[in-house]
Amino acid sequence: MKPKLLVARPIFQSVIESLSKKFEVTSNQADTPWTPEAWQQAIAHHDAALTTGSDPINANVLGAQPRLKIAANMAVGFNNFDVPAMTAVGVTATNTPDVLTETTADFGFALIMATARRMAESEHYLRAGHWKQWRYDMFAGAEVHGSTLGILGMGRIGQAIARRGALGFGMKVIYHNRSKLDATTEAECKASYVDKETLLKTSDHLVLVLPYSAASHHAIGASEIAQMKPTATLVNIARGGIVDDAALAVALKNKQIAAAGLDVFEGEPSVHPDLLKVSNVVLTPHIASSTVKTRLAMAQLAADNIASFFSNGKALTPLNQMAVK
Ligand code: 8YV
Repeated sequence: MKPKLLVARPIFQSVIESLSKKFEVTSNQADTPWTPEAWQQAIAHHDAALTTGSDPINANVLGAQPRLKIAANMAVGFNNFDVPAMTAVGVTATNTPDVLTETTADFGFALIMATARRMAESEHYLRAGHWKQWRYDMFAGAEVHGSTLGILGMGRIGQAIARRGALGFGMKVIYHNRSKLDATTEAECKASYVDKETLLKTSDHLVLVLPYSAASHHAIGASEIAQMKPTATLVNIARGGIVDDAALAVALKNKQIAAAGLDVFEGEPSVHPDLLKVSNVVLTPHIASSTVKTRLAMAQLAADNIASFFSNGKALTPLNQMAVK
């Protein structure tokens, strides 16, 4: 009998077809929203699950003796997983590192550029028919090349953004992270370690690329924003909840900082209503990894994790080390 695999959200048909050779696949290709009860029931009846960042796997969903053996997240972030709870009941957890690093860094840089150069704001102005004549100071933004790029969270994606800033745009790159990088990696990224206060005070453009956890909840709130330059921009491509969106909306309205670019939001897909009212923010719907090639690579890696686990007991990119049940 083939193991039963639940695919929680729509993914590429080609990946479903290849999985169907080895698994009895139940796939939510219709994208029917899960109620908590339906989700719990579905997990209870499957051996494996291919999840996305919005599908929770925790003690409550799993129960004491789950049938589930592996949950493979189609995301590098895994704050939807309670990994210790999964480990406690013998469920392997995997994510999709590396395959999205450069694509996500490209998007981070796109948001830095769009935010600093006021691309969304000026486009809305043009579309609304307000453009009647050229003006010397029309949508004058902040310089990107040669400015100071600050990075909070210096994992793979942070490092890829640092390389773009330093090598492509001649930026001075500073970063803050739980741990300082080794000297070789720092030299390769041309990035210098600073404390968080220095990062906030000196960055012209601050980009957030740290994982979400209880410790990083509201890492950027009113008091952090107050330390930033009034000309600075803030970009969040990490996770909602790292920025206090309500405090950011107030700061943007009062021009405490120049502008922000946000791909992730607290409680997404809801967006704080006050963010929708301010013009100096570029808003995108959590698409930093969204190129066809990268999303396919993410889906394939999640599928390969499950296939490898069932064929030889070893997931390819595990988040915990489990004995096979
Ligand atoms: C995902 C992401 O597309 O990988 C991540 O952590 O944030 C995005 O690339 C999203 O989480 C859906 O799974």
